[in-house]
Amino acid sequence: MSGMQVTIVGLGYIGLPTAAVAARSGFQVYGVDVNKALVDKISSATVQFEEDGLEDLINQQVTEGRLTAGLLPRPSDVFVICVPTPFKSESAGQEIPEPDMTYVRQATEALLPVLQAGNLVIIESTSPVGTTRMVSEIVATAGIDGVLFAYCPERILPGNTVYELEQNDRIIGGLTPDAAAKAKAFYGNFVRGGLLETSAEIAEMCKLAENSFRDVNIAFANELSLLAAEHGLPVAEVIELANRHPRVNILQPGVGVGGHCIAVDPWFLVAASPDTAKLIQTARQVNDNKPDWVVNFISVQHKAISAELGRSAKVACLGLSYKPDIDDFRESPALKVTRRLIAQNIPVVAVEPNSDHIDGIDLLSLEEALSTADLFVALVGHKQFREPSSLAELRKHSFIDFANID
Ligand code: SAJ
Repeated sequence: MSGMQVTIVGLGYIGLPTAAVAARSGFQVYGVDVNKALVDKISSATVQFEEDGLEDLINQQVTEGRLTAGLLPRPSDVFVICVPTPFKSESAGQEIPEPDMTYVRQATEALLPVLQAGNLVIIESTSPVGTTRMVSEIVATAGIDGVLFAYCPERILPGNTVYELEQNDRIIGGLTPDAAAKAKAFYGNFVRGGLLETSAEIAEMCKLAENSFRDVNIAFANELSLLAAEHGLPVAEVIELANRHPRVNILQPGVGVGGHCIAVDPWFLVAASPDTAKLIQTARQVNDNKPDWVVNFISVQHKAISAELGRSAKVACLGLSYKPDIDDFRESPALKVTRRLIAQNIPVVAVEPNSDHIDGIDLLSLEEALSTADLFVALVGHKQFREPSSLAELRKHSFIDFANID
């Protein structure tokens, strides 16, 4: 199988690493993206990817001729669709946002001129149940028969991409048993984890269940953090001790849930069944409301410290990305908190070791912040803040730890 031509459609944080890993396993891989600047970077082996080893892996596959890129699909044996599935922009403010399947539809339509009988089309994009069948119907309506379809969701944790791509078990959901068998053979070339065959619909629902499970667990932790605050208790110790029970495993509370997966995907289940998916919907709301609670908590402390100082206290926000030790700011609750504090005319500086510039926010090093700010709020648990020397300095100041670093 390794001599086969593979086309990956969508060269984002899933598609591009998948293309590189598939190329390294021996496939001839062609990546397609609508972003010409990105295609040019890949073609000239000058991709930048802020994750250890990944940039080198991608550029090496290009240099050695196994990975190429372009704007339009070419004939292939296997096509893998890795395009985004965001919310419909017009539904963003609604109570229940709806998935926007435009990119999946457009990617499928772009394949129509080159698809042939015997080809395998795999969807990796997180999608509502029924999407693989919808894609197969677009192809059938175009009069192309004999194409196989599978849904094989990605499960990688940004920050640990290549390891998780290769080592995680992978669900292989075939629209037909033939499709599942062919998809299993494809992933078997570079996935060392188990390859778990099932139907496309079960695979679609599994992916949504996984991210919803994490969201519900984090919502539970976030609700506990509110309850513990009302009792004047440290939530970190409550959770740490509760987790010593052999059948309890509560995740960590934070300033909210961000990123492009956990904060989005559970809505796909809710949008399809709004009257049934009550727990999942409530968890989303609990996590979405956490930044407001954090802002309120900081404002109250800020007022008290300002009264003592006789001037408006300066707040240092530690961490702005959506989670620790990455440079990804999409849907970041820490960024939301920081911007809301600024909007309240509170003097704010921020420390974000993973970025040089963020619009409208005064970025300082931790050392600089320590010499100028009056109140420190840990919003994201970056490794730089967890260092004993940093913690020792922070403890000398007014310090609120929302990121469980201490
Ligand atoms: N978070 C907490 N408390 C925790 C863990 C996380 O508040 O105990 C927050 C993070 O700070 C972040 C958000 O949740 O704001 C999401 O971070 P994450 O590390 O939980 O997940 P993602 O979005 O980076 O990646 C998830 C993963 N899904 C699961 O672990 C079930 C990953 O495996 C998926 O591949 C990815 O979504 C995806 O692409 O769907």
